[in-house]
Amino acid sequence: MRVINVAAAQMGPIQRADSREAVVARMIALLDEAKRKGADLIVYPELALTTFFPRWYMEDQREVDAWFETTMPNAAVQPLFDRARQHSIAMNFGYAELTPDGHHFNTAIMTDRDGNIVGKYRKVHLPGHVEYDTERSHQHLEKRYFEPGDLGFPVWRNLGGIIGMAICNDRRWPETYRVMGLQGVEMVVLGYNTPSVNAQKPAEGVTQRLFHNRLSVQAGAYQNSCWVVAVAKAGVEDGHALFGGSLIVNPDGEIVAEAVTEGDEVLVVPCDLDATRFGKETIFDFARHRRIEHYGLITSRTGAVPPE
Ligand code: CDT
Repeated sequence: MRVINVAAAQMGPIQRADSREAVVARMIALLDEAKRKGADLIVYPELALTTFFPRWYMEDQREVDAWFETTMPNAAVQPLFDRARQHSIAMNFGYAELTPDGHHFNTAIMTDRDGNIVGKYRKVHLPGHVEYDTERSHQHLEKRYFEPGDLGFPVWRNLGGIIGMAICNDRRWPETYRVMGLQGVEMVVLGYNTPSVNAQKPAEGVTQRLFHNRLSVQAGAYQNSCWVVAVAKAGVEDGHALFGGSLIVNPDGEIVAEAVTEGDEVLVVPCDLDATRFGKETIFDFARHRRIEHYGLITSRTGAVPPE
């Protein structure tokens, strides 16, 4: 057995006025709880340090940039790194990254158990739109504020297994998991902020949205025989509801833990990475069963083109 005790650290809402310092204090409380529950690795949500600011339409770039981190760790986040090192817990969390040469990414990092950053991922599948959309019940302006990630879907071996990262909307795309599956991934960790209502289809509420969340994560885990740890930021942020439903899914695609609140909540599960082997050596033994000669359209065509 090769067990990683993983903590899914769901976070409740962060209001627009909340400071980074206040949020980091909450993250440290979750880290302490994860330590008491025996965690080796803690996974926090997408854009964990702030409210989900892409719901707000902004034209002033200085106002936009105030939501971004130019260094990591920085003074506000350093206490989290210090406590993680003290507890010997590896971390994954998301934040808005502004690079020295002016690029904006929706980013997640992985630290090792000594608090060193050992991996970085930048969100590839950005949902939403660029301009203010009067047809929507709320705005989702990720395409306005971020560039698509430029790092692909790497995996890392530093933490005792083969681990990869994704962010929110990435979990709905089979390509996300498969590119990592082709590198032997044993665990995918991801955070999300998902509105409880579909802005373009108000009848689609939280029950159906949670169904899609489970469906996407469970399919990714099963079809690539890996663990998936998916962690929400949830609850009502300045009047805008995000669903919870953080979950840990095993390599058979079964849910082994699921959050029951829309607040700060920690789930800890011992994940045996050797449990990924059966699926990888049988039905999803890619080397024996994949037929790449028929998959060319996946990388040569972006949108669907029906036949004439
Ligand atoms: N943050 C994020 O990626 N949220 C999306 C909402 C999609 S609706 C524009 C998600 O896939 O959950």
